Amino acid sequence: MPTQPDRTRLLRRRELLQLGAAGVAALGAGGVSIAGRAAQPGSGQGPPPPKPPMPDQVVSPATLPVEDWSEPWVWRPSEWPGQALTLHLVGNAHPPRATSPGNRFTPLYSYNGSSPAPTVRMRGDETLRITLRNFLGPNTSQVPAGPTPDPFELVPDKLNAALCQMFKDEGSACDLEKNPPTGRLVFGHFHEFFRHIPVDLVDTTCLSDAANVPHGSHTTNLHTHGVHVEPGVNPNGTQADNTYLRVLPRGDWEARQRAEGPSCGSLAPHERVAEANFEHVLGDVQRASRTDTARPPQPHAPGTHWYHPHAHGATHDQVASGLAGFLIIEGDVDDAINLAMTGTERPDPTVKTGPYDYRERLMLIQRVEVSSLDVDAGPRRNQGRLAPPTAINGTFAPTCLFMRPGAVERWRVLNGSVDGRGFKSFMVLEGQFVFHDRQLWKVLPGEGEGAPRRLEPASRQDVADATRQLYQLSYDGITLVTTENGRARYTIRDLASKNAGSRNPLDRPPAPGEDATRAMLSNVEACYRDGGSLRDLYVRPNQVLLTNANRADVVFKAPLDASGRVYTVFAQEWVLQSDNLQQRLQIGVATGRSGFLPANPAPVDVIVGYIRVTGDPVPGGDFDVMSLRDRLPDVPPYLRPVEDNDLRVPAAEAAARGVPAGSHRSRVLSYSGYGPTDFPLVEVPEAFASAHPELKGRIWDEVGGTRVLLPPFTRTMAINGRFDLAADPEPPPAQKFGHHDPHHPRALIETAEEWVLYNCSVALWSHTNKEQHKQPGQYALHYRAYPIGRADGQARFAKDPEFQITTKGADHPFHIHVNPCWVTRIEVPDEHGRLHNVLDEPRWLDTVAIPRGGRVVFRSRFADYVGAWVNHCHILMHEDHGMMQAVAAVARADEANYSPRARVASPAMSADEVTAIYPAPSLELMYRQNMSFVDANPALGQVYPGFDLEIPKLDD
Ligand SMILES: [Cu+2]
Repeated sequence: MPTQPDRTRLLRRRELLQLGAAGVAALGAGGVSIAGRAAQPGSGQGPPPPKPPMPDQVVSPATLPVEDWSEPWVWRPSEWPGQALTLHLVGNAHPPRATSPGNRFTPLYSYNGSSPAPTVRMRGDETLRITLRNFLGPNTSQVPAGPTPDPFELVPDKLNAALCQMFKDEGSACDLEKNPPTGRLVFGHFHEFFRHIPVDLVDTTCLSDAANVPHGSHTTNLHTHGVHVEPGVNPNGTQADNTYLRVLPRGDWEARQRAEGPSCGSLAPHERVAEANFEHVLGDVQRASRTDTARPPQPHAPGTHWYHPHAHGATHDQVASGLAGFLIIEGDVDDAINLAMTGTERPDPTVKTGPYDYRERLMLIQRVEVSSLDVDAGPRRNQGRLAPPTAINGTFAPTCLFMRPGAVERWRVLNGSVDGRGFKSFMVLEGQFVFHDRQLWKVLPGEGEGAPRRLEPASRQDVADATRQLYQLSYDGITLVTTENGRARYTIRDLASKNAGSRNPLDRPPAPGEDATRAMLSNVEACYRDGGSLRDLYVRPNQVLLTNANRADVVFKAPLDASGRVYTVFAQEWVLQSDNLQQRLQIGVATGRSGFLPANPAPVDVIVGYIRVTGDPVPGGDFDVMSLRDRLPDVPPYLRPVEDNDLRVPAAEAAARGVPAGSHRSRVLSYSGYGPTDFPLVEVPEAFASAHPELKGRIWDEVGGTRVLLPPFTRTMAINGRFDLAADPEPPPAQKFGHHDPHHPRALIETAEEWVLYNCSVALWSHTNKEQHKQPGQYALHYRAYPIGRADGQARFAKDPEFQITTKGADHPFHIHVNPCWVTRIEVPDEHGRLHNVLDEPRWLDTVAIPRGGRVVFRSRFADYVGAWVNHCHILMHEDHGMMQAVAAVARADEANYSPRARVASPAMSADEVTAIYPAPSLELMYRQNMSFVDANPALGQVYPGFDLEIPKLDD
């Protein structure tokens, strides 16, 4: 087992950076601040193994007198004709006196003082009025602009010098020998720190453009996620689903009026002061085709959607604060199910009704983050001592719901998490489970009468074995659609039959005598072996995969013989959304520190609640849930699968655009980029450095005489709208968000397009032993890293464990506003880079994770709304960093910019056939895409890195 002396020190730093994971949270965790400059505790061994809770700390559903399940209160526009729901965005000044458990931390924001926000329930032809008021104080109104290095990833002497100067400024001593500072001290002190490195801080007081960096956390707006509605401003001047809107805090406007400068003293058209009025007018979907065919108006299809703020730069901070609420549209699907279950079309959905105790429940699963990377947030926001907990409907301690045997309930589940570890697999487990001290435990009865309950660690296999039958009615609020006899129909899925009898390669328990860390690492590797193993990983019976922002409506029936039983509603972290786990396991194997790393960081598993089955069976008997399928209404035209014919370009449009008539409208995008700790070591060409001395300390710097590339503060997250490799095999760099990006997608109104999404954010591999493998300029955890396939990397690691993943790839949850996506393929690369479709049946989604190194294919109708909206990553920190792109629907064919194609993809094709139509990027191209971007924002932008990147070649 090779161990390197310097590796331990680096490992400590890496662990610190990764504890609590997505980096952001981790940087805040640990309680180190400038004020209390505590030395890092020496950690030779890592944290002790998890301990179970004391049995009396574990809720006992069997002894609860009444259920304590709770949901946010409901606003129905129909009950308040002409009136607006008022949302007051407030900070929480007095957490101990806060009325809502969902808003218990000082730094969090909320609507009206409680979290989550009120639930809206409305019909698909009604209007929702909202008055949004911003009560937050002024932003500090300074953002780093142009080339800015990541403060945590400066070269060591620059980092230490800047930190020392920062200490001296506040009157403290700085002893580099005795008490070396760490980059973590920068956290929450960006402004102080930025004064000591060459960074341009731009005053944003009079600036109406948003920057591609977390900022402006007191500026807000409102987005109706999943709703087909006007994307801009209504004819009467009220706001609709306008994500370009910026509702400034009053203090910012006062500052702008006081300031002097060309754009001071006035507001841009998309700016409002402290208040905005919204009107979301639902209904009359595809009205253009209705005029042609004299069909009756189509209401907005019913479904489970949600609303949350979407001001660029502040989305992560605000949504992760718990600013989110359900937006439920009720309609024909609900009427039909309600009638079957209760005998009436519109029962109170919160009350058990009819012969099966039928009711709905709302489950909002949301990680709540108290730390912030926002330079505008101020130190008050940076209380990172608490691990990010996950709230269910704003409540942290698991609550319990009661069902009688045979009772049937419909649950509207919303994964409102917005960070890199928000991906969840939703399921119901038989028995009681608790999550405590980084570990899932199974609660067992005491041995003998009156003995206390026992707790045993639960493995992934225990979880898989305990799953129970669930039915799925919808994804992302849209009732499942299938095609039967050439006709679209709504359907329900019995999830027990989905890939039934298969085993998840990740769940394999260690063989007797097998080291747990090695076992888990080989499980991860086994997942990527081939198409079959990938299918067994992704397609799990009785589990629903929810990436950030996904919704699922599921139906659960308490079995008739279940009286006295307890079930656990469970959301298990989907741990393979990035390469973090594999990297940690590799470090564990390489250093021989078994037993420590598999739980570091702990999976973010969530107990959604407990079900106690109690009382007499329901009078209705054993209900056949699948029988509801035949009660469902017809699929409206807007939600029928998009056929090849819908993509075809008619003659007049072809003439206007100068494309072949009969070709298909298509478009290819790529999401790319890395986080700062993931940045590989790149040597900067001398010609570039000598031509750009002004970029020293900003884009490049020197380590031991070698010029190295500095990771940018904005990260390299970006979107490429020019990634059609059939048209240009060497595409330009990806773009960060800008209102004025000329390359953004422009679709012709009342047409459909096929979109192909690639994700270039893939893992890179490195020699981590810098003694054996000299890497000039090596510093911190930045190694010369190679774009090689998983199989090659794993084979090298098996021979020599110092060769590891050093740059982790990440799946990006693509989300697009206004119109949903008929997703036909989700393709994941196996260890040889071959793509495999893991989507067992096409479905409507508005948020779909693009697997790293993989591909998503969907089709979308652009109906009803001409104007501009966005697509973006729903890891909202990525979005704030610029992983967002304008999308427009245009009225004239010559303004559209789709690519014409003779052929398009289909679910039945092999991945190779799809690649023949839409060429896939090589590892080398992905390397270059991930490492570069253009931010064309006139006041704040940059080109990064500004020179041609060489692809590092691995010597054999
Ligand atoms: Cu992302």
